[in-house]
Amino acid sequence: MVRQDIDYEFIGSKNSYYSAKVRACLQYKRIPYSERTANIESMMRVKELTGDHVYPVVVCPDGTVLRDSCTIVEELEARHPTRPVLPEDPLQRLIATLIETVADEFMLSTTIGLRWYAKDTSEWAKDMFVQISTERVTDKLTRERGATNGGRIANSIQKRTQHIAEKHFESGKEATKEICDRLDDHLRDTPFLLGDRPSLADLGMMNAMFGHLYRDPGEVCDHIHWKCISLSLWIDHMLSAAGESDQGSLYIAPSIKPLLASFKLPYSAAAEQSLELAEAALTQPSVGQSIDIRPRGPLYTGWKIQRLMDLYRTVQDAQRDEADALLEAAGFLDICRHEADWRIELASGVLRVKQVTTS
Ligand SMILES: N[C@@H](CCC(=O)N[C@@H](CS)C(=O)NCC(=O)O)C(=O)O
Repeated sequence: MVRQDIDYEFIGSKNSYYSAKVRACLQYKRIPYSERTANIESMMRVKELTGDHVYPVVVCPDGTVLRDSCTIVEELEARHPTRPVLPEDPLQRLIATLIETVADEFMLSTTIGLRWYAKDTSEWAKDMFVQISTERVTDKLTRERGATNGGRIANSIQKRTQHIAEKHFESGKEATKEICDRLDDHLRDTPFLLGDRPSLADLGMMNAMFGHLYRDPGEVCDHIHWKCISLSLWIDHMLSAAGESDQGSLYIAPSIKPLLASFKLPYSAAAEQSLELAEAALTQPSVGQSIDIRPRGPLYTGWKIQRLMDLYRTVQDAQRDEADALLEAAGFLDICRHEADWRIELASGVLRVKQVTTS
């Protein structure tokens, strides 16, 4: 029984990639929630609740602590099935999950590059981390600690991601503008990614669009604001999605295929490589092994890809050709057809390798 008298507590921040998906989900489902900005106090609470410093985190009115944005959305859908976000149609569900996966796992590298590579944006990002770490903290000493901590985290992210940032700065910038243009074309005639109302596809794409690209100053932000007015309006709609209607149907408009095609060049090979890395990490001793879901790791990405492989197998014969054409355009058909001899499960924030067949 879901209690309606206590707010869900959502710990996230406006500049955080994965918080955007969760916020849009809470909004569209009209779930009562309070957002706690990820300042030093909230981060201490996250550590207490989960043993780690990774957010977004949602605390349900019954005390259940949810983490990992994919799990959070699925759990919120189970608890609040009205205003659904997970498409029932197998092909729509596959395409929605593909868009979520591309945004979560692959567009991230570019957004990291855009934020942390150039001197001006990385200086801005460091200032922002300090601000967020101290935002709404009233105790003087805690504020000071927050400022130090914010700066330290920013420096560590910059250091940790420098090689990704460098690699993805120029090529990633152009590929991302192309994706924004295709989104803009699509959203000019179709209200949401899969038709008349929001779905998982919109929630997933909000991560890349709101968390980083639309807010971080720079060339792609300018491109969206100047050139992609429909996309900008969609971001605004998804931010306050509680006000959006749940009427109308979900469908795959013709303009989705060019959008998917814009994923192929930058992300298809990267996804294939992620699958190879996941398989290389899946050795016999890892069967039954529990791995905490630190967000970036081959097994975590392997789990994300496994969801696509599973969903591909749920597509009925009547939709198979359409599914294949869309996946081929996106460069994800071979990945979805891959026959894996392993399973990775994610439960209570922990990944577990279930099965590896030895040859
Ligand atoms: N797979 C996780 C990723 C969460 C994640 O990477 N969160 C970032 C903030 S947007 C974080 O907490 N990073 C801190 C760290 O990695 O130490 C999800 O979908 O929620």
